[in-house]
Amino acid sequence: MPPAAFETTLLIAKPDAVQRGLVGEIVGRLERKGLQLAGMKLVHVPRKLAEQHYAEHAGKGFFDGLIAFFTSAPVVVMAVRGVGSIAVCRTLIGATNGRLAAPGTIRGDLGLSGGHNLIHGSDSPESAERELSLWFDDAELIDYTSSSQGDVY
Ligand code: RTP
Ligand code: MG
Repeated sequence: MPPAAFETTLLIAKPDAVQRGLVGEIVGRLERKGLQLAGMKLVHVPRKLAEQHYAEHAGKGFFDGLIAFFTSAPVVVMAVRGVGSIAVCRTLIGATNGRLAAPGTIRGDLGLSGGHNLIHGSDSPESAERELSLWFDDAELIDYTSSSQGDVY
């Protein structure tokens, strides 16, 4: 196993996660894994931004439905840091279709749909870089030390 790089990835709790009240469940899984939130915001996504985010799927049969779903209610956008966080988050998220995603994954445990599948995660370092710059200004990403080790009271 080669050493992994410390990375930042872009995750989005999709409209179904917000509508179903599963944001806390999803964020809790990320935190318990040891990943760190570097940025987080609630966004009702404008159509143009949705189309930019999913540009790789433009022209596919599911694209219009995907954009309609993604803009239908607010999402929670997160920048998430940790060793190998891009691949680690994809593993935590599971396969695209909730019916096929493995138990123990977010999609495998929490949904039955292929389209309304709760969460997006960047699929490569190149995607993460592009998506982070699409959703966050540099000033919105915060460096800090996790844990309460500084509290000596
Ligand atoms: P995401 O980008 O949202 O993290 O999902 P993913 O990598 O697992 O899947 P991707 O192939 O990138 O597809 C993006 C999203 O489009 C919807 N989809 N619908 N009806 C269909 O065949 C179909 N295929 C994809 C899903 O919401 C998927 O997450
Ligand atoms: Mg994808």
